[in-house]
Amino acid sequence: MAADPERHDVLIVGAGFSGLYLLHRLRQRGLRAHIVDRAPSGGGTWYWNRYPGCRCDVESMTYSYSFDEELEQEWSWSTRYADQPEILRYLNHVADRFDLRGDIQLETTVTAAQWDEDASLWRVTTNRGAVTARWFVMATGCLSVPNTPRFAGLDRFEGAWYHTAAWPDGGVDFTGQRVGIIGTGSTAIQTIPQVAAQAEHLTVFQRTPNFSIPAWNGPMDPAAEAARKAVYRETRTTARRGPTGDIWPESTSTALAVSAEEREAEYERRWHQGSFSFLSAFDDITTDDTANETAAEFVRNKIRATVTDPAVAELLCPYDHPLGTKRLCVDTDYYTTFNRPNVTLVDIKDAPIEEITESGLITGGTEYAFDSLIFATGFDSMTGALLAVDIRGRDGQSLRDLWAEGPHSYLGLTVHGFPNLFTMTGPGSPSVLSNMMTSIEQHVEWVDECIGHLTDQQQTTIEATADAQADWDQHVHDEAYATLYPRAASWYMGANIPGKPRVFLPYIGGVGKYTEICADVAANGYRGFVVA
Ligand code: NA7
Repeated sequence: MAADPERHDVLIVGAGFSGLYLLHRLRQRGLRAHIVDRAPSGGGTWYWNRYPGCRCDVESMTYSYSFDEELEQEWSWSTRYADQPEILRYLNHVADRFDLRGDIQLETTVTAAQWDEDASLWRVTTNRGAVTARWFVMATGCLSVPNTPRFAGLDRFEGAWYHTAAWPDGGVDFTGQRVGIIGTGSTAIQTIPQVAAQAEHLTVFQRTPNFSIPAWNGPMDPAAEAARKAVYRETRTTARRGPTGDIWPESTSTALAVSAEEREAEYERRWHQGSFSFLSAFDDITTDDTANETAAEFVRNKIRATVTDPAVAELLCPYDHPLGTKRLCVDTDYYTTFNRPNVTLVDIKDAPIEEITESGLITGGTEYAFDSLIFATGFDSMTGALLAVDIRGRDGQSLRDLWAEGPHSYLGLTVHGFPNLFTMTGPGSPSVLSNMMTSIEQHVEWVDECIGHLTDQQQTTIEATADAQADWDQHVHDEAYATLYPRAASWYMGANIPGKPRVFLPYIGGVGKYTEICADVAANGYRGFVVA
């Protein structure tokens, strides 16, 4: 006879930033919460993405937990933007500090989850057996299912190949090797300078150039760190109320309202601040073509001034999308890397990769030979990890079927027909358009309070209504189409995955506004939900 399934109050899938904090909150509430994760270690995206150069491109003093003041004060980041090993150390420290490990089960993959109407609970199937839980939380991250394009012949390749999001644990030594890299997104932009410094030769295959802003990374200045720690509470509040979940000042003027000199001066100032602050230089950059073009041309001029070969510089200049509508990249030495004699840029826009051969790949009728090939080809973003599990709600309805033409959700957190399911930083929430840490903490706190409310009221289920969901879908769409974002063939639009529906996935209305809406929903008796 099969053993009874293990019973939990809350089952959380994913031991990344969001899963760990949610586990901590729910345990404090006295609930039996449990995390499962397919990885052999906690850390989520920061476990899997171990490629050379991997680091956060939001400042670490902002991209860190704010929920515990002692943790906040005691932890010191060594650089302005922490690298992957340091972020993983931080997550491990958090797991130990809050004694979370006893409720985390690793190397456990959830394959299916079914709502049991009679028992009002989720029946979850994993590779290690069955589990039940009253509440089921997918804390699986927005970028956790790697996209590996199905190039013909990949299995023939006699060299080694790697996807950046599944990098070997001990690293890879490219010394003396001819290396090819496919992709020029945020990941590749971090990887390319590192691999170029090690390999004998690096060939970069670029389908679409991206806009990249310098990080100006460097060791943490102790005085700056102390100054920030002194006002940590205020800065966290600023992050939560603002549109981006970060703390840089938003512009109050438009690019077209100021003189060309003032505009350039502001772009120059933001360029030297580094990172995503550039996008906030003027408040019409993401909504007005002409304004956007002034920012885009500023960055193109920086590329032209940096890359010594004018033909290579021009190839690196993006023209096919407004600046920011594909995720802005943040780099250290990306453009200067193309001045190295051992780096070649190959434009594959009009000559897609035809096939992988035993020794390399063919594009435009030319064969390139490599010892190693790197896929920096991104992710099935936002919906990939949610749909990797066969989730079935009321009457056996499949989430995969419901989302076949694009996701539907209420607040990006819940789905009609799927009671007691929460999708942390899911499609329809600010997530990837914000500092993820701010959005994660907001979601964790909202879900924790929601579950707390239900248990206090001795209620067992919460479910979004069809009307509330339809209104939210429309609001997410309207906010997106008031901007230039849907113009780009981006992973925000699902455009990077062949066959994926083209729907703008994140909520672009801003973190502060979104947080207020969520708080208002809760304060009004969970408006738009049926609580039973
Ligand atoms: P991205 O931003 O999706 O970048 C993937 C890159 O790979 C991008 O340059 C793609 O070109 C390229 N790509 C994808 N498929 C192909 C094929 N079939 N042929 C050639 N080139 C291809 O992923 P990242 O990992 O860089 O970044 C994702 C996020 O992770 C990042 O924004 C951070 O939030 C963390 P395309 O632009 O589609 O033409």
